Amino acid sequence: MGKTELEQRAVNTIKGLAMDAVQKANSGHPGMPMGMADIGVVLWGEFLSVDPSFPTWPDRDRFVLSNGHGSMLLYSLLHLCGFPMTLDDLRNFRQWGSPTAGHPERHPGLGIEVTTGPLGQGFGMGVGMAIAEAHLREMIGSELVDHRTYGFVSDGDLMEGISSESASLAGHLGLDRLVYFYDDNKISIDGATSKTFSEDVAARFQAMGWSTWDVDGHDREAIRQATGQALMDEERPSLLICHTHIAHGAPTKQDTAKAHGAPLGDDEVRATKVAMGWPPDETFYVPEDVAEFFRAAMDRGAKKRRAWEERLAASPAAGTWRQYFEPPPIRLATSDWGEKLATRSASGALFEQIGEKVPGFIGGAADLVESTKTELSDGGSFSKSNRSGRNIHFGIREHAMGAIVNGMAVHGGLRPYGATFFIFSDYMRPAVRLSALMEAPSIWVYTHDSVFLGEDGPTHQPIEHLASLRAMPNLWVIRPADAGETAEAWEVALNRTSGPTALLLTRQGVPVLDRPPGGLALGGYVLRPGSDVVLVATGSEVWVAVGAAEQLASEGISARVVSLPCWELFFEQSEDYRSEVLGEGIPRVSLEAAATFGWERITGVGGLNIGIDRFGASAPEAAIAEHLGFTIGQVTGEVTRFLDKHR
Ligand SMILES: Cc1ncc(C[n+]2csc(CCOP(=O)(O)OP(=O)(O)O)c2C)c(N)n1
Ligand SMILES: [Mg+2]
Repeated sequence: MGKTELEQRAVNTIKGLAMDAVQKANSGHPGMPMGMADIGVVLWGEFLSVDPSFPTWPDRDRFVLSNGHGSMLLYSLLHLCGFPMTLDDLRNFRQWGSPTAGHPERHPGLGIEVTTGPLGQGFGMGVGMAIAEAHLREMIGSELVDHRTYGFVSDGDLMEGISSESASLAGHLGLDRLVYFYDDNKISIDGATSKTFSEDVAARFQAMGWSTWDVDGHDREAIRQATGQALMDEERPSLLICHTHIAHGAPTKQDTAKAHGAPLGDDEVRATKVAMGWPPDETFYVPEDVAEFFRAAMDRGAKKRRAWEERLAASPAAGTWRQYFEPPPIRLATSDWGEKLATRSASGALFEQIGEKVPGFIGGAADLVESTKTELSDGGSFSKSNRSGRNIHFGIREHAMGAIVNGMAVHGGLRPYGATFFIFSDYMRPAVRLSALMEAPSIWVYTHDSVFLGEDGPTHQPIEHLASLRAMPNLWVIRPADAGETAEAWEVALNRTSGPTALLLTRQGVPVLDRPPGGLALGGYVLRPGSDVVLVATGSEVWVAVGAAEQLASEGISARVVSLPCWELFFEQSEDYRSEVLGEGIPRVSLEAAATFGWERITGVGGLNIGIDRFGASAPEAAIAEHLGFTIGQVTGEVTRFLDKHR
């Protein structure tokens, strides 16, 4: 049997598996796997270097399925190539506990690199992976870092704005090892893309500095040639615009939106199998020669992996490699912070130390480097001509920054961060959510964390953002009270490996507190003892709480102050510790310059929550504090009235 014929059988196998799995689950997306099967067979069969016996091999090529609804294509390829993805896993497509979720979640051990589903996120994460590869290759050497990033993207990915942001930066940075295959099938859920999408995609990407190819997405020889040419371009990222047919080969459903996200139906599945010369009564059919075809293809990666391991054992760069890929726990040295300092400035002052101790520390801001104080002064700028740069200038592209940081974080070898004003976390929330879902250790640095940023006004003043980020599972939200807590917050963030951390930092100066060191890692701790009332505060309101406690003391009221910089860490502590800190049977008051939503979890029924349940205002910081009730005198008054009512 010739190669072309065997390849065709490989394509048929994937189409069969995708149709059968969707049919059995009675839900899912058969159209895309059928439409991109030819491309999948060429890419995985001839180009992608991965090793199913060591899926997390650090120098593997990365494959990102940005059109994650076509997950059955990925799962089929993983199964056929011999990754730990069984035929039973395919039979359990979309079922509870199965790794074959509706949209890919992150399972590095199975060969699933990233979570996709929200269209465009994979596109952005692939850009992050390509940045990670380029930087690490420069720092460690191509002997140990030498791979590529491939991705499949769809109409939806290209319509989403995040792909424009990410592509713009990828083209600007000349990420030549990034190769995307665009499933140009002219169909989306609501029908023909002619209703919504008429731009010249090739011209758009060329204008952003990409090479583009027009390819018949079912002509495997053409795909092979274009891929080979794309790999030879050492200047630009590549977009292969593959003209395809959704549900290719289905007699009545090919080229229809119906094939996007619904089972084809038993009759159509049968007719498709008959049309492609496949046994119509077999389900989940994998002929032995096709299995052998993929196993043989995987030998390519396995050989490369073995050679890589031999090089690692002998290479003078192995020590450097370990510094990046196997970093020890981080301890930051303490400093004398003086009397008053914005927490963003304390954070900025730590950068040099972090940069020295953590070689993989890399990142940047969305055009707010100076304001967010996130520059590694000796780090240089990452650019087309300087891959060693550790400061990444994301431009005004928060959406892309979020996805790119995630891509770098899951790539391995790096500890990336992305920075902007807290208010603009809204512009990157989908990526923050995916970092939490993927358990990616991305670090989000958000400064200007409250109304006290002042004159820029309510468009720039976060209100509900704290509550909304706290509601997100697996995200640690840390709002340090002063410089000392800021250093501890960075230590926590840098040592976290199982998920992201958001650091919320002030624009304005806040007093450096007299506090016991180490409390931040517990999420919350007693800053000042007291037995009549407990004032619980975070960030820039902690010193106000301390001031109020002092005034209350002069009125004969013993007020405890609890600093609670991180709810998630606090809720991880024992019940004993928590009730020791918050006290039992003592009235509780919360103080935070943000929406009070959620604070009843801390202060309980009958507690007092001092916050801001309205939009802010454009005015100097002191006026805002006065008008919104955050001066020491006002807080003291409120607490006194609250206690009077309680008595
Ligand atoms: C951000 C986002 N919005 C909406 C969706 C729902 N959705 C899934 S696929 C899709 C579009 C399908 O069209 P296309 O991307 O061309 O995929 P195809 O049908 O060609 O496989 C939409 C709107 C999503 N997954 N993510
Ligand atoms: Mg489409």
